[in-house]
Order: sequence, then C-alpha cells, then structure tokens
Amino acid sequence: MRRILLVIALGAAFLAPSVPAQAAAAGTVPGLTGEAALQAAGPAAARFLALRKQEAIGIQAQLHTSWGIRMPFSGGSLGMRALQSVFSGAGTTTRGGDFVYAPTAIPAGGACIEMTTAYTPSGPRLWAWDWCGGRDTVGKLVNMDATFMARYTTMVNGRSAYNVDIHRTSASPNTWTSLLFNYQTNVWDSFYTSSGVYDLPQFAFGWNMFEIYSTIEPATGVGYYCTDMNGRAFESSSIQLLVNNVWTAATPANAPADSSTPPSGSRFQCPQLTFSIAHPNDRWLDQIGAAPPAVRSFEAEAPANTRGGQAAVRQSPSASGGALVGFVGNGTANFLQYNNIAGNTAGTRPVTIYYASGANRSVSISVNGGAATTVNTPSTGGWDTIGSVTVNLNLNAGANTIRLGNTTGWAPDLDRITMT
Ligand SMILES: [Ca+2]
Repeated sequence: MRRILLVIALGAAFLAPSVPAQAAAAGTVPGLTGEAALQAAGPAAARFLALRKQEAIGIQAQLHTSWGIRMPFSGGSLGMRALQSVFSGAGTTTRGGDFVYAPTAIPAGGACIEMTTAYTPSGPRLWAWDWCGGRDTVGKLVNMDATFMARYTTMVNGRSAYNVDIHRTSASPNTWTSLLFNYQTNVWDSFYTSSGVYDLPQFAFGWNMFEIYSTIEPATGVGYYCTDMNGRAFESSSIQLLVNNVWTAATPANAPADSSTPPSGSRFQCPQLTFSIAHPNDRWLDQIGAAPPAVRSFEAEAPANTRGGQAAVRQSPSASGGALVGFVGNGTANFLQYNNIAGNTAGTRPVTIYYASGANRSVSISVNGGAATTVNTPSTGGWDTIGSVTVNLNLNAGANTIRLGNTTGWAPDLDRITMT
C-alpha cells in the first residue's frame, strides 16, 4: 500500500505543471511594518503572543480557544490559499479587550507567515505573524478600511472576501511569501516575505476558523465579542493546498478538522455561536446568532444599467470594480438608472450609495418613477476617493428601477449601491 502511494506521488510530481499565478507579484499591499504595525495590532497581538509562548489558558475570566483544521506536513503541502470573508460596519469592533481571529491561517511545512483576520476593539485588521528567525512578531499590518475593501475584496457567497496566498518560495533558506489578490489590477500583490528557521515546530499549524481572546461581560454572562458581533458570519471558501507544486482543494484527508463534530458555542463563551463545514473541507462557516440577510451590491458601471445623456463610465482605481459613472445630473437628461433590481420583499430598507466627489454635491434618487429623495453627498476629498451615504428606499417585492440624478447641479460620480 505504501509503495503504491509513493508511485502515485511521484507520478503527480512529474506531471505537475509549474505553480500558476505565483510569479513575480505586480505590486505590494500598502501597510504598516515594524513598530507601527505592533502599535496598531495592540493588545490583540500582545496577549495572543503571551498565550502562545506560555501555552497558558488559565487566566481568570479570560478564554483563549480555537477551532479549525490541521494540515499535516507529511502530506507535503507547502502553501495554502483561501477566500476569507471580512465585513465592515456594525459588529467589527469588540469591547472588554476581546478580540477574534476569524480566520487565521498558517500553512504546514514550517511556514514563516500566519495571516490573521483580526477583529479588535479598534476595528478589523489583517496582519502577518512572522514565526521565523526568532522574530515572533506582527511583521506587517493593514487596516481593512474602504480602500482595502475596494481593492482586495470581491463578493463571495454574498459576503466580501479577500483572496490570500501563503506559500514557500525557497527551500534554502526557508523563505515564505504571502500575497493578496488585487481585484482592481487582477494580479497578486505581495503582502509579506520572511525567511529563516521556523520557531514553533511543536505546533501542528493549519487554519483556525475561529480563535478568540474573550472576557465575560457581567451583564450578559457571555463574551463581549458575542454580543458585539451578533448576526455576523465568518466564512472561508475555496481553500486550497499547494501539494507537489499544484494547488488542490483541501480535503478531510490532507486538512483534517480538530474534531469531526463542531464544538458548541459555549466553549467560546457564546452559546449562539455555531460552526459548520459547508463543504468538506474547503469551505467553512461560523455564525453568531441568526444570519442577517446577505448584502447585495450593484455596480454603477454594469451594462444592465441605463445611462442617460452625458452619463459615462470612467476608470477609477479605488472604485469597486475599478470604475465609476460620471457626468450625472445638471439637468434631467443625464442620469444613471438601475433596472430590474429585485426587492425580494416589499418595503422600506436602507440603501447605501457609494460615490466619489471632489466637491460637496447632492444626488436625487427615484424608485419606479416616484417622487425623488435628495441626499447630500459631501466631498470625499478627491475624485478617486470613495465615500458613502445611506438612504431609505421603498421597493416593490419584484423588479424595481432606481434612478439617480440631479436636476439642478452635478451629482457626484457614482460607484455602486448596496442593500439587503
Ligand atoms: Ca463601481
């Protein structure tokens, strides 16, 4: 049996094409390094590091636990990729000094880099732990703000997600690079590179879907994060391992779960937290409380829209989808109209308008030819800087038209609208 497996492995190695899409990165993800990165990571990194080094979990009223999958080095994988959900808005911060890593990922094989999605009391961050050469520190950090979301996320299963790649780039010395896929330029941008002797050989690392540092809120008896993040989901999908130089979907064989039965939320000081394996073992989901309706996003530049008069698409590197619609307004002829937007349920709901404007302007929104609602759109500080305003619109359950314009002055340049 062992001999047969060896033959298969050798065959795969001979047949394997060169690893796709990991040639020279076209750009570098902007972010903080050195002391600035550590400062920005704050206690969420310092406490984790202390716990990791001490292997201590007994701090009174504080809990550090995790659940995920492990990637045995015996499988030969030397890299991992995944689409990792990340959200903005309410529920991105925690109180009580709590933080949530959801997820955090480090490949097997002595990887120098762990990529961590950290929800902290100061908001969501993405950072690279450097676990080689005795450094054992946050090597680089980026705030997951609107600019990051526009450049490095795409909609996956109704959630924004970034696409991360961590793989070994040299065996001698042991060198690893992490990259993020840039959806504006359609190339991988490098995030962090590290090399040296791997410092944590005693840990069987892999991919933690949920890792917390939690303190109990006396008023509720659950972790602060549990209340603060109620309704939020955390998803990883399209998880791939680099095996024999080929990216392959993670399976229960090469990426076994910590336990075959997902743990109870109570173990994480959050009874309403549930874990599920959406597809074994390359898609995982965590959910706190009831799932909110998925946010839908509609690009202004989509061909299905009607652009009246002078309204025209222009490229903008910061915009969602890399484009905006400008020359809207200054009369009724120049407008942007979304067609056939399904309401799903009839009624009023918040609709967020993303735009760029170098001046204070306003935009009027009319649903199904009805009376327009006008909302101020303050300057975002530049024509390639994205901001947003939210209005309440009353939609039909079926198809709706949503027209944006300005009968008296120019509207801002329009990026997209989002709604549930
Ligand atoms: Ca757009």
